[in-house]
Amino acid sequence: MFSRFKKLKDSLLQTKKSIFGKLAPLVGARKLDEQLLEEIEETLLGADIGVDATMQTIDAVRKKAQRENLTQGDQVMTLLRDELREILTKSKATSIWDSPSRPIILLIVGVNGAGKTTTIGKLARLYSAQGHSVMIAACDTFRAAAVEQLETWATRSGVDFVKAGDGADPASVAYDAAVSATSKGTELLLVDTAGRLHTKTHLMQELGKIRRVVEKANPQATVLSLLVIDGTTGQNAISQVKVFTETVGCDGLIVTKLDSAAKGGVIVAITKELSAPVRFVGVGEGIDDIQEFDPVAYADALLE
Ligand SMILES: Nc1nc2c(ncn2[C@@H]2O[C@H](COP(=O)(O)OP(=O)(O)OP(=O)(O)O)[C@@H](O)[C@H]2O)c(=O)[nH]1
Ligand SMILES: [Mg+2]
Repeated sequence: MFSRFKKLKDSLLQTKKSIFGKLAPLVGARKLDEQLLEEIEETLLGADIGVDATMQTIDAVRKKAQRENLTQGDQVMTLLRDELREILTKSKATSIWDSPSRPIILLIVGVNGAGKTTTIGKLARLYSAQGHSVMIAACDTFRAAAVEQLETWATRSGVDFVKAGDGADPASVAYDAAVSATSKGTELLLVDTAGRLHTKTHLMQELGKIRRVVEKANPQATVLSLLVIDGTTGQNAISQVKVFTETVGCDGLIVTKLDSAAKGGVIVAITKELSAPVRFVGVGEGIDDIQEFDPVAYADALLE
């Protein structure tokens, strides 16, 4: 548990260096007054936690400080942490395993290069190591290299792998994989999809089709569409979530590259403005560098 938290904390170093790390010295020997609150507000806005979350946080800190007669700047850090925890836990995800019906089919979607294929490799490893039966379907039929990349990940984790030839219809690969996973009694099917810009309507519709055929292949399956967001993206993440939600649904988010993001605060903005819960975070390029998202640990890691 300790090393998981340390890994999360280390992965947020860039974010802390650029923004959150400025808070402690800012509030340090100061008096807690409106001037200080304004400066904290500016800092939070710069951290990409979004306008709504910033306003809510500052208001809450102001009220609590008045109620509890707090006058020292450094007392603010605990209030900030509590408020971030509060925002982040509101949309806390349940485990993907909570739904009783099998297989659980995760459609992994997102814009180009967000980290979908890598995340699938990591998830396959995470859950096969826990003793679950896992299958990967390579439905990125645009890039031959993508299929090879995924096959390497699958081999490393010793999980089943379904692929089709170049240029095959991704929906039919997904359908075949759903049928195969059902007949084999596989618990978890991970479907890799090609990256696409959320502004390309026809490509977005293709995702909708993949979801429909998978649901048709096994109406009893639990189908979840998980949107992979590159943690270095900043506020553009918000519009990605909106458009992907409209076309393929969004049952949760996976925020990758926290380790190279200077704006890891975007998770707060996403949680505050949209109802989609963050389910996993990517904290590095290695196969073990994925964690189920823990909102409290994340808030603490940002402000500690
Ligand atoms: N540092 C870091 N790099 C990551 C993480 N997740 C993915 N990457 C890197 O991001 C790059 C793109 O990853 P892919 O998994 O190929 O992304 P993708 O979404 O499948 O890309 P397309 O299929 O082309 O849309 C690779 O260099 C990965 O190693 C992460 O959590 N941290
Ligand atoms: Mg890929």
